[in-house]
Amino acid sequence: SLNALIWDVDGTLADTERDGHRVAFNEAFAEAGLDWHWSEERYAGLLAVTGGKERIRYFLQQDAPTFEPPEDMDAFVADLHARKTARFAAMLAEGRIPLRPGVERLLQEARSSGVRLAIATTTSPANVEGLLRANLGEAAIGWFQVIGAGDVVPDKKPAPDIYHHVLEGLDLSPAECLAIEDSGHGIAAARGAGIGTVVTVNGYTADEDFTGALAVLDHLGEPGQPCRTLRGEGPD
Ligand code: XBP
Ligand code: MG
Repeated sequence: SLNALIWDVDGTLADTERDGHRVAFNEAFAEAGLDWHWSEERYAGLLAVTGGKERIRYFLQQDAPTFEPPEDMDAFVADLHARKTARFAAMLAEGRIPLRPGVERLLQEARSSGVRLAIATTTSPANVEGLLRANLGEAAIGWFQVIGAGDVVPDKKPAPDIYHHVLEGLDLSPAECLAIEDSGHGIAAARGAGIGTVVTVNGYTADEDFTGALAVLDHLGEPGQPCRTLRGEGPD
């Protein structure tokens, strides 16, 4: 029986990438005096790598912008990422990142029917708390029995590590849970941990590979805004 819903964050709880994280990265680059700018289409390619710090390193490998590489690259990347996270936090606090359709409805239905809630995400814990606080109030952070986020595991999605971390925290087997994801990396991670997965796609992920999804939807639906099944994949 379904004992817990495990939620991805970026692209699933909210559409955070194009107008949120991407803009925050660009603001951080400008703040640090760097002339780097990630366009919407360049960012689509950079989403091949999960994790903001890992994505910055990937960009440096791929595009090798002309700049004096610092002595301590780890410190340089960590500082840039901290600036970006602060910028993203400000966007959240201004209420600029709403929840996707059906998310609040489904969270409330889970709570009233005793289905437990957890989060398994690559983004930073501060971003999870900021998103929940801005949209649902501070108490909503406590609705989630486990918030597995960011660097808490060595390998980020598509590795299953974050889902294993959450299953341990819930003390549940994969068969008792359902994951909700938005991307190829996300479903690969959830399926890697043996968890049935529903996908809600978004602008960046609509054409990705969702093999093994229980369903691929445009969103989770609201009264008067029914969700649509986008592909016929059944369970694998
Ligand atoms: C998506 C990610 C994250 C965000 C940026 O996470 O890969 O890295 O793009 O957030 P998920 P950070 O879909 O698993 O929620 O800069 O904090 O990593
Ligand atoms: Mg996601």
